[in-house]
Formats: sequence, structure tokens, C-alpha cells
Amino acid sequence: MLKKKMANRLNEQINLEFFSSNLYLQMSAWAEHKGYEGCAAFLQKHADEEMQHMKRLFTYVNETGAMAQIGTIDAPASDYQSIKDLFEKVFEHECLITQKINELAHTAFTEQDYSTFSFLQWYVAEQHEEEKLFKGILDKIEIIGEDGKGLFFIDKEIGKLVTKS
Ligand code: OFO
Repeated sequence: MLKKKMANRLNEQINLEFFSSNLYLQMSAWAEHKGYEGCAAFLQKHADEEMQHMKRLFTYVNETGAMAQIGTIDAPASDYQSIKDLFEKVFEHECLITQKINELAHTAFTEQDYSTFSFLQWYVAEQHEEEKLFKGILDKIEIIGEDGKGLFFIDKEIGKLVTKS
């Protein structure tokens, strides 16, 4: 049975995962608009993954005697300076999510809610993967460079990630 405090925190995370999904979907629209089809496809797929993150939490809250509560979801930014700027913002956002997951795990532990603590381990591992993935993309952008045909190759490389995962 979830305590009120824990249920509230998990509901906040449901909201954040929704926001992540909307953010990446919005970013995919920007990428599409600018002609970066590979990035757009990748971001769309990632938006779907964020919905899965949301659903996993949604189900857990409902299954543990509380009720999932969807709140107001902030509108995501829709303008970016460049592909590099966009992925820097993705990376920053993922670091924020990691921090939030760590705070959730801390709350679960200190509340002696070991079931939730155990449930959250999936997210702890997932955030490690997410940070690695987006840091890798930023490294690629740095290596290829945005001059000349660079952007074309960056878009191609990021597009390839859609089939990899
Ligand atoms: Fe991108 O990990 Fe959920 O929010």
C-alpha cells in the first residue's frame, strides 16, 4: 500500500515523463521542419519510449492502492538554435530526470517503502542508459562537426539509431 507522500511523488514523476514525451515529440516536429529526417524519426521513437516510462509508473501507482493522477503538463519549447543546441537540451533534461529518479529512490528508502525502492531500480538503470545515449550523440556531433556536409552526416548517424534500439 503506497503512502500518500510516495504516491504524490510518483504522480509528479508521471507528469514529468509525459512532459519528456511531449518535449521529444515537439523536438521531432522542429527537426522535421528543418529537414533533419533522421533526427525527427529518432526523437519520435524516443517520445514513444517516454510514454512507456509514464505507463510503467501509472500502472504501478494504480496497482499499489493509490490512484494515478495526471496533472497539468507544461508546454515544451519549440525553437532551437541548431541540432547541437537541441541535443544539449535533451542531455540537460535527462540529467534532470536522473536527479528526480534519485530523489524518488531516496524518498522510498527513507520511508522504508522497499517495494517502491525496488520498482525504481529499473528507472535508475534506464537513466544510466539514457545519459550514455545522449552523451554519445553529443560526442558524435562534436566529432563530425556542423560545417559543410557535417549536418547531413549527423542526421544520417542519428537516424541509424532508430533501428539499433
Ligand atoms: Fe528519458 O527517461 Fe524518462 O523521462
